Amino acid sequence: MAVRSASPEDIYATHPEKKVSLYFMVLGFIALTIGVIFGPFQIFNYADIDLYPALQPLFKSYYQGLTLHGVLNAIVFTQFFIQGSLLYLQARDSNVRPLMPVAWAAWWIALIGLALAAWPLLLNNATVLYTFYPPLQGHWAFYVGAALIIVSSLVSVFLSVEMWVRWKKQNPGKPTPLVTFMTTATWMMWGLAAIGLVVEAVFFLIPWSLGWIKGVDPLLARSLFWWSGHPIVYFWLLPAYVSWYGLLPRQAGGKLISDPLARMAFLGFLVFSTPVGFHHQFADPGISAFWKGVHTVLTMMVAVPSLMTAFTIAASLELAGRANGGKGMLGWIKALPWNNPSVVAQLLGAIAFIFGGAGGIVNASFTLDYVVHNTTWIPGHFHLPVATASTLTFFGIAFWLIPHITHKPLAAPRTALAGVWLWFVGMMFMAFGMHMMGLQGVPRRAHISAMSAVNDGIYASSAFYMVFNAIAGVLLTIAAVQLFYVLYATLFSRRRLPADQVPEIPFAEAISGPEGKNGVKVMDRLFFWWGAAVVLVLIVYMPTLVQLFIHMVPAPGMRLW
Ligand code: HAS
Ligand code: HEM
Ligand code: CU
Repeated sequence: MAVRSASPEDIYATHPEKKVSLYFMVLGFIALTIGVIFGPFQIFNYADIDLYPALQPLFKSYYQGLTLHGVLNAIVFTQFFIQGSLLYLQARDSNVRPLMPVAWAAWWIALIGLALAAWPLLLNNATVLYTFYPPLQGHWAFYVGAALIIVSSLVSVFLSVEMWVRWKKQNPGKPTPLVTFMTTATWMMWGLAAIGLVVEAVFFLIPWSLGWIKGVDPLLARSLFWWSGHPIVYFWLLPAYVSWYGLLPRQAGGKLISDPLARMAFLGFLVFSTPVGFHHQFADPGISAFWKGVHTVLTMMVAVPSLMTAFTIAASLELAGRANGGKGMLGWIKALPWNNPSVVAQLLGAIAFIFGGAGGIVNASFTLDYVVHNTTWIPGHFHLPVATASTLTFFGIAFWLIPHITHKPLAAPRTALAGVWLWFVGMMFMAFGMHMMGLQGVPRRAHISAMSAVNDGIYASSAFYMVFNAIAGVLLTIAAVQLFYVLYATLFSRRRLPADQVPEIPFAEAISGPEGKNGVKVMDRLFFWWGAAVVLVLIVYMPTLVQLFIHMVPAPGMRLW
């Protein structure tokens, strides 16, 4: 997205990483704009309202839309926004410039990957959903494009770690600045997590779609997918945490309570995010109950750093509210800056995540999962963390970061405020409707509104909850229009802020800092902790993966759409 200005060079001159970060974020938001279009169609489907005939002949089926929705929102938007925002925050926090040609290479790889993957998706040649489970077989360009998108993310891993190592060399003995610590730990976590998808794509999906190998074992493919597919959710969440710990306390008018506690939470994610993937496969055959149990226990472990985060952030917000003059047990909540769309987006995202986390813990409980698996409970669960906590936080970040980078004022702040509230309320309606319908056994990934025409009333017992979904569909449509309007109106605006009104990066101070603490020195050894994560992953995955590799049952590809 070109920034129109008399002298854009001035804006980027001191910090050339601004431009590449902006390009990443804008590309992500473009993907989100297309991906979100299908959301209301899907939620109306679960209100027994079939709007798909209106999409013909542009989009062929419910599943083509659902694939676009999952891939563009959850894989593309998240990753590109994260690549842009974390790169910039780390560069500014540590005052180290990224290797600019490498950063641009990452962007170009991402763009080419997106173009390659989008082409078969839009032509209905890769309607395999965002989990691309074989034996569903898409066009090779989809898998190659997706692989390039992952390669781009690995270039970002390299960029972040390289900047951190350079900072370390320049500042021997000093603790890594907090935001740099958090971003580096996030990228290192993803560096291990991504291996499952890389192996799946390079050794199986790509050669299979090109006809070089005859078949792929579905169970092995699923296991490799979930090696990455669980930690990917923390890859979406941790950048929001970077903002909640590193920036939000200051935006709210206060300070972060404890810097070392934030580091400890991120280390928890670095070590425990990946060895938990079987919690998506409780219902799969061929994996022993013992290892499913181990993954259950480790999943509970990885919920701990989120619980720590809930208390640290709530306490930091309480301090901010009291500093703003809030009194009494709950008066501090009222005293938070509820007129600032960037803050409100993040607060509402965090509140939604309380419910998302509670549902996640139900899913993680081996036996309870059998009740909810593959029902609408699951999309009910994950729209709270990814489509509300992360997405609203990313909008919240964009609301100050885009004006900061481009010097353009946020267009229509009141519309932005209304948009984040409506999104939050809409998502709460949807979460309620979908969770409850799930308990009644309504399947996810099912075009039920088309089915009822032939078999009327098949899910009649869910009629009451469908009303919540219908309301959610209306609210979320309005919210999406408002949020995207604000975003694009800001980007296309010709107005420029005077230098003294350009928002600064709101890096928060900490009440309890890292200085002189031995624990912080131990935590700063990120390569060691990464090594520990690798060992743990090998222990919990290898016995099963080796068996699956030895006993592969390759299935030929199928096109069921
Ligand atoms: Fe999940 C399925 C378990 C977190 C996303 N999850 C999914 C899928 C997605 C997803 C996309 O164990 C579906 C995949 C598919 O298509 O099949 N999930 C968990 C657990 C957690 C969890 C234990 N999930 C997430 C996050 C996601 C995400 C984060 C995206 C970003 N999930 C599962 C399981 C399944 C699953 C099973 C498979 C189910 C099946 O059968 O298929 C935990 O990490 C959650 C811990 C969170 C907490 C909450 C902490 C609260 C905080 C906010 C505090 C609020 C404040 C606000 C401070 C303990 C930090 C104060 C505000 C004021 C105004 C004062
Ligand atoms: C699936 C609605 C935004 C990620 C779904 C489903 C519904 C839905 C009803 C379930 C479909 C089914 O199981 O058949 C909406 C609405 C949105 C929205 C109304 C907002 C207007 C988002 C956002 C993200 C997201 C922002 C991520 C950043 C996903 C994913 C799936 C999904 C990953 C699963 C796809 C699959 O099962 O293959 N969405 N969504 N959604 N949504 Fe959303
Ligand atoms: Cu998971």
